[in-house]
Amino acid sequence: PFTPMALNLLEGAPWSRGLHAGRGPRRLCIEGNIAVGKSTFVKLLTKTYPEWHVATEPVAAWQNIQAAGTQKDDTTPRLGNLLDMMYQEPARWSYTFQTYSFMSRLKIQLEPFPEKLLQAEKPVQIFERSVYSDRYIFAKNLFENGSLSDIEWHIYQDWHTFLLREFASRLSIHGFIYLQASPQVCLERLYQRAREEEKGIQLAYLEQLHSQHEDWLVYKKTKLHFETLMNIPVLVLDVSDDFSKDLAKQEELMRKVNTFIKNL
Ligand code: UDP
Ligand code: D5M
Ligand code: MG
Repeated sequence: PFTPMALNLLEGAPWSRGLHAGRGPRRLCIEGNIAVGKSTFVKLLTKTYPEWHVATEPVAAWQNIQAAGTQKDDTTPRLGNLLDMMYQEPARWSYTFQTYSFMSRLKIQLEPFPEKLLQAEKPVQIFERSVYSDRYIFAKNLFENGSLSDIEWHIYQDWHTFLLREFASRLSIHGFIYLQASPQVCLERLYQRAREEEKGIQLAYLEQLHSQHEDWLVYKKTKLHFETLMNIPVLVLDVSDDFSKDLAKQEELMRKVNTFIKNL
């Protein structure tokens, strides 16, 4: 259950005045283009800071939509792979995808704090992407490239604004970590990962998503609809050089994250 105490902790009290040893949890989102290395980065964070709580992107749920109310086992009816459907027929499935990815991210961001987190001296919670990248990266881009119609985009924005305002007090975010690399680097990593559904993704699509990230998180050109979102600090980390096996690079990245979070 979501206790009032957990609620207080969410409301952005500075660490020095929080409830647990004077510190409230810091909540951060990792943002970045497809295949830039978010999941790899999140794994590195988990290894470096095992006491932090990390929520990965629920891609597997999008790849295998299961009938509601059923137990998840081998006999569960599989309704389809929504990620694949969206890439195969964007005009037909992009809106549906947005409703589902948003709901799954919202549920994750609303989950009560894990017990272990509340007891940590400096509790930190990390989310792989957010209800904000859903809108200001993907949905916006799908509208601009014609995969969402005027009406779908209008309806999407209407419920997105409404729901996030209703849940505002439980969704506060203290920082974004933007993993940055060129679209070319992302395409190489995308091929290397070889996720079946993503085989048709072209460089042009990654270029569009790259611009959306830069506009929102670097140039601050994207029009936002939530007052609090405008002042959230952004740490930009250049991950063009492969960090997956480079210990010195990993150490440097972790040091930057640590400094960033300490000052939030
Ligand atoms: N990867 C890599 N070097 C890096 C970061 C990632 O080779 O510095 C690889 C990683 O092993 C995977 C692919 O790039 O095969 C995509 O990474 P990930 O799934 O972490 O990306 P995400 O889509 O989560 O951002
Ligand atoms: O992102 C996982 C995959 O899901 C990747 O193919 C992008 C896609 N994705 C994630 N969120 C959205 C939204 N909101 N719309 C459309 N497509 C989306 P990865 O970067 O591999 O972790
Ligand atoms: Mg990932």
